[in-house]
Amino acid sequence: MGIYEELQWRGLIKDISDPSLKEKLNAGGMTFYIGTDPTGDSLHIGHFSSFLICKRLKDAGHHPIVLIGGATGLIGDPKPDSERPMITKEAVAHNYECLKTQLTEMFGCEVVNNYDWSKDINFIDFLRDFGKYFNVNYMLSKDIIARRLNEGITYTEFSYMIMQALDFWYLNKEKNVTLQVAGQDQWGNITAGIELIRKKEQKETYAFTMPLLTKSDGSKFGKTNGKAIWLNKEKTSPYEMYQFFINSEDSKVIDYLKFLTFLSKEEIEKLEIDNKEHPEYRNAHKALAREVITFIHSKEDYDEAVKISSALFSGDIKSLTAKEIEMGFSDLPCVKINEQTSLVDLLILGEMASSKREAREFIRNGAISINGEKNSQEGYILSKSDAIEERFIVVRRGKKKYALAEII
Ligand code: 383
Repeated sequence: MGIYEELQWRGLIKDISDPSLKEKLNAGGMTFYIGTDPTGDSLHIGHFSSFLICKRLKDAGHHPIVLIGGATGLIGDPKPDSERPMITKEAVAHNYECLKTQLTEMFGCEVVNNYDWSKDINFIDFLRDFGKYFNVNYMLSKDIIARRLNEGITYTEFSYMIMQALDFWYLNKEKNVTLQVAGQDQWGNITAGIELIRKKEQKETYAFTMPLLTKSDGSKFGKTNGKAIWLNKEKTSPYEMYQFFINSEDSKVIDYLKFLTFLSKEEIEKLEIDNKEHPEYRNAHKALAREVITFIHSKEDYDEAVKISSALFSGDIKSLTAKEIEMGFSDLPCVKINEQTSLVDLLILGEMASSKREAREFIRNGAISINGEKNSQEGYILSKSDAIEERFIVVRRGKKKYALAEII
């Protein structure tokens, strides 16, 4: 199986610019690029799914270049529905540095910044040297622009496609880049570049796009409760990422394994059988979480996420460190209490009981545990010795209701 057939099997090919690209991909030796704009200070899992192509094609003998759009980030790639708010130059510069660190650590590729070659082009030269190659009718017919015409689009965003086309032209000229890869939303921008190079240089360049990952209802993959899954672990902990992947839909987990991991066809086919015969083992989900978290973060982060999950599942809270408690309960509000707070008061503060009477009843009935140990003393007063690392107390009512308190 050549790399082209492998990408196809993984479901990674949406559109290709020319059928001859199949042989070219299988032959190796192309220099290609994929770009992202520094619109935030971290990439998310949607970016990750696209950027993995750097390693796949590199392993198949091609040379990757990653572009971070220090210039395009100042303009804004038109979204299908509305104009983007402008980001300050300082924020773009800051985001650039954050993304550069992230991408270099993950893929170790050469990184280029389109600000370097775009910043000194003057307006008159831009219109003469590039503008002349763009037919406005052609630009208006591009899907993304056409969808914005009712609402309206500014001249700034309308010009975005020319900037991205100019990048492809520049990288082709300076670094012999002959292929651009991206998610399917980028098709218009990429083909504008191919056209520009064809007209200006009479040279042929290539592109393919990858489908966007979706959930079974067709909605975008990569969000949990409306929150994006970030690659920066300060924004999304490895434990949250673990939960996200472990809870993937059974009907989609095999697609995600193909898209997001480097497991082989044989390994994934085995997991597919496993997922059908023994969905309760969740082996496919576990493999997905393991592969992705180990790639983005590390084996240690993955092991820690597993440890937190199983401690929360079995109720063995005491085996966790304070840091692990914070990670495991990051979506619970943390109630700050003093030493000498009564367990009854804590149940009320933690919204586990609506009155002292009710709180005492829960305690008496054995429904309450502190750090995994049942406590049925109605008059119990909490102290630092109850807390993990003298800080955290995890209270559980019944099987599922948790509250987190920190002694200060
Ligand atoms: C800018 C200048 C170039 C080449 C590319 C760009 C960025 C591009 C873009 N990409 C998205 C982004 O920045 O907007 N115009 O968030 C996303 N990508 C990748 C992939 C994806 C796309 O970074 O489909 C998802 O992640 O292509 O939406 O010369």
